[in-house]
Amino acid sequence: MKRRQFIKHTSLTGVGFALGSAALSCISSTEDQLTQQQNNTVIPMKKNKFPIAICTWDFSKANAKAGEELSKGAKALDAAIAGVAVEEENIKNTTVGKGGAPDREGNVTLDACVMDSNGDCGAVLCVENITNVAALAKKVMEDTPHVILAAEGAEEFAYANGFQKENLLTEASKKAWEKWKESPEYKPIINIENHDTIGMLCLDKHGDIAGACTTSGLSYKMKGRVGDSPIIGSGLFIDNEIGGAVATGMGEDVLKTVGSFLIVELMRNGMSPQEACEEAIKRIVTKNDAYKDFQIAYIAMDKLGNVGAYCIHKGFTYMKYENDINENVNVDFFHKG
Ligand code: SD4
Repeated sequence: MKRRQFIKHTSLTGVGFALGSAALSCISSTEDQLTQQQNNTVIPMKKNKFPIAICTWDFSKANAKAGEELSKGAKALDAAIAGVAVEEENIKNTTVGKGGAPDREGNVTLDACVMDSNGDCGAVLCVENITNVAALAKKVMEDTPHVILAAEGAEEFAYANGFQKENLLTEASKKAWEKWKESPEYKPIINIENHDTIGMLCLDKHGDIAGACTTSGLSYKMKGRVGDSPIIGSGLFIDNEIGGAVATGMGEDVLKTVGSFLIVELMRNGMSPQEACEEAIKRIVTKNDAYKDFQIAYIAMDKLGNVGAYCIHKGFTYMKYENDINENVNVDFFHKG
């Protein structure tokens, strides 16, 4: 099928949510029909919309790749890993994979995690010299008895499994780092330079949901620093009965509120993906006045393919691939200035 791809800017306020805030006791799905079971009443839903891929920011090529893989019948996790790999390999993206900004000492260290529909997950933290760290996280999930491998251990495991050693510090990133060192100040800038983690959620043709999150973390972070992105429950969480969520932005504050897990639990308790994302952002801003100086954004999707997103500051967008259309969606925000 020929893919129609266009970028359409829409406001979330115009998007309808099929579930609203109805508390679902159970959601079941087939490829042709969805049913919503509530208080023992089965309500036929409109024909399902699978497959769907969503990802943080305007990574249209990555999201299109995932959407195309889903359309061809790929499983949700395989599509998500293929999608995020586009950005991991994009040397112009300075916050993911090869070309990612280094830490203060010039080391590019990557973090990633994946979570599958069956509840399995894998993660790698602070890995050097490997580009496709989301695929590596999947390997950890599949081929080790562990969930997380860090640093040299993860790197050695990668080589043992056929991953190539690559220099991740590009000339451009090196130059930018050298410039930064002239007056080294560690100051996150909202929506700029250090907020382009790719987190992706995929809902496949079978109605199964899975996700991946991959990043080089905050630019010029301290050596050994790890943020939320590879931490299951913070940067990413999936429950195939309910849906999934991913985060981008200031990892420390996502970690403190276990944001992605929180969103999925709020959806389990009846909130729509939109309501759940808004509540998760509220938990951050009510706890930490410093929110005025940092960005955090969440995207979430439930089992029916309803999508929500919310962020602290203006400027966050996400991609959505559905019915062969890949669109960029503007997201409503908390801090109106
Ligand atoms: C982190 N959440 O390491 C990541 C940063 C991020 O785009 O989203 N960068 O804290």
